[in-house]
Amino acid sequence: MFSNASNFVHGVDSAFLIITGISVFFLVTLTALMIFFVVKYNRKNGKPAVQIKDNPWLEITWITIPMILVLYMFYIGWEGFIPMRQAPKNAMEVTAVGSMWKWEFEYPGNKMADTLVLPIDKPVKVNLASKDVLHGFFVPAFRIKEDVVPQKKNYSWFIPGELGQYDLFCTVYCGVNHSYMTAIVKIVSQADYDKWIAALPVKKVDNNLGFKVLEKNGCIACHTKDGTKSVGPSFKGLYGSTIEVTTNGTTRKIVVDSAYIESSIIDPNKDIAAGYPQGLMKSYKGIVKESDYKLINEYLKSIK
Ligand SMILES: [Cu+2]
Repeated sequence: MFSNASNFVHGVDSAFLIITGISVFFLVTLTALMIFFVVKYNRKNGKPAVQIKDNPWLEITWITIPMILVLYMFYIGWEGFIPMRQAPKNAMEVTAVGSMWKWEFEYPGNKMADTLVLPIDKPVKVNLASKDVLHGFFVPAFRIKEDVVPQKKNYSWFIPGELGQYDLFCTVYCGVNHSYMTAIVKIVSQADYDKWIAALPVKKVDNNLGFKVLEKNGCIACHTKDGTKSVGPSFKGLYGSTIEVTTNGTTRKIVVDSAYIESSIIDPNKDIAAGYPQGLMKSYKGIVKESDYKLINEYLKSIK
């Protein structure tokens, strides 16, 4: 508790401690009073209970004190939360991209890394993007947690205050390998950061129009273009190949052609490729434009 790992630790921890303290105080006091009264006014002792009616001062007291307490709890939470939504203008920007089931970090200059490396004592704004479903960006040591929502801009920011390695977790149940969706946040000195970022290779940009359509629609998150098996079959070598699919419970062999690609986009659960679960992909009918099918097919032919 109360480390200097980030500028938010102090505020969050104090709010947590105060609220927990108030809760524990009432839990202990009320339980103790309850036990005390059960014993004191036990029927066997022969003391009949008296109904108290119309005691305005008692009522004012039990309305006012809890009201002040809950408003105070709201206030300390609010006061800690507001700065978290006001990233300083001079903050360096990194984009954390969540996809089933990994984190990638995009640095200026089109550089990508799988570890979030940041210089100490510099405010950083982490833009949050999802390629597919809901994810959660959570670094417990920094006391920050934000939702990563597809098609929506969101961000988190903080000032790392201690050198070291911290865990980053996904907090939203995003599929079978959700629990493996972790990453490391490494806080280093400015000099080490400069060295690291300079050595980071620039990501090759694929300007193929068909690939861009696939990228824009989030297909690449589950279907790789290098032959690696992921959530779905890889696109590499797919077009023209003979694959086994299950249609209405029966297994059959088909040749992947334009018609199959289109049908898989519109109704992905009709013919399930062998070895992949049903129901994981949603229909992209109306999302992928008709005019884009040609581009997709051309691209897939090109990476046969
Ligand atoms: Cu996730």
